[in-house]
Amino acid sequence: MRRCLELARKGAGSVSPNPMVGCVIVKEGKVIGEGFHERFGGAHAEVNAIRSASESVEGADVFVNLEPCSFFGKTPPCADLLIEKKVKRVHLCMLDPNPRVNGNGVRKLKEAGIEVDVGLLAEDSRDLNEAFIKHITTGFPFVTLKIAQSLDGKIALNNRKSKYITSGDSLKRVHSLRSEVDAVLVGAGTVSSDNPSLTVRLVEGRSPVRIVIDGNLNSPLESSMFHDHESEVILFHSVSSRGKAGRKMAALERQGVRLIRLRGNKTGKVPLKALLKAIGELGIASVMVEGGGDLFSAFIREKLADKIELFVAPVILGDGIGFSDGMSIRDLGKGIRLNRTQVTQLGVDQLITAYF
Ligand code: AOF
Ligand code: ZN
Repeated sequence: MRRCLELARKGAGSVSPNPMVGCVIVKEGKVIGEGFHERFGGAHAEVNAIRSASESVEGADVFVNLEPCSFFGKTPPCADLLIEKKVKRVHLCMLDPNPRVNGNGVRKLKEAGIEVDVGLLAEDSRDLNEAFIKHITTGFPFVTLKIAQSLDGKIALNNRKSKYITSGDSLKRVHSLRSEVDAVLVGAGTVSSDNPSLTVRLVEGRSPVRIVIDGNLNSPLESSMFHDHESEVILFHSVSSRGKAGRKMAALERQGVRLIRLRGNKTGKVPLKALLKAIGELGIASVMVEGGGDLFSAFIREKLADKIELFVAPVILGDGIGFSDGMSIRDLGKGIRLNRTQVTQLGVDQLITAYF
């Protein structure tokens, strides 16, 4: 099953909003076939593993990290295929949370007389597919806050300068995180102050969709992101397309930027919950928020973040901007406690991962 999860992971960045799934077929103690779901819309893991088998899979043990599907989607049901191929036993990490499957695959297999064992490495498989699980069950994308800060908790100086607080190893990790999420998200303030490209350059992999949340259409037209054509750019705003704003919109659209209007609140800001719902509806299952501070604070305050990836550099910056400046807590007991913390050394920096 460890090998199966290893195979599944190879689909990172290519299969979303589908899950990452691997499959290993074992007969008489020997691996006779393996495969994984390689791209969205493509063959499922079970199909690829069966295709690769060096001999008949009849009577074999099949290891797959997700319950075999039971419906005709872009591909036919894997449960039917396993039944047709007369495998003996199927070992799963977890049921498929997709309501169209959720237990139906297992039921089909059992009814056909195939033994099914569920629960091996369940936690690892849930971690691996955390984005898929949230998206398929709630319609909302899995939200990670990616924050780079100084040892004294500052993400930028008072003059908003923040490039670069952390060192090369952290930056490389950020690029690798970007290559695995469906989209990265920034506020208009960050586009103006950092002119970030938000692409993947330091590691192999594709650049994610870039989303800008810009209620009043303040991002400068000349920002590199709007001109590099490295990956899709979607800008959410809340202004009408009359007059000057209309001309800016037309210019952005000429650059290939996709504009989506959502009803703003009193100050013209795009409400985050509606934003996430719209993002989920676009088939985007994971979003990494990369700034700025107002956006981080708002996501935490509105309880819309799932995970934090906090890069801490051994530098002291004095007064400046913290990622939670936009919220205040008066009672120590009301502090927002995170769980499942993990610390990784990245060169001179440390990466703290934790869940809300
Ligand atoms: C499996 N094996 O490798 C994967 C599964 O549109 P389709 O046909 O690709 O179906 C997508 C759904 O199938 C997806 O939402 C999830 O429930 C399941 N994914 N199932 O048996 C696989 N990737
Ligand atoms: Zn399937």
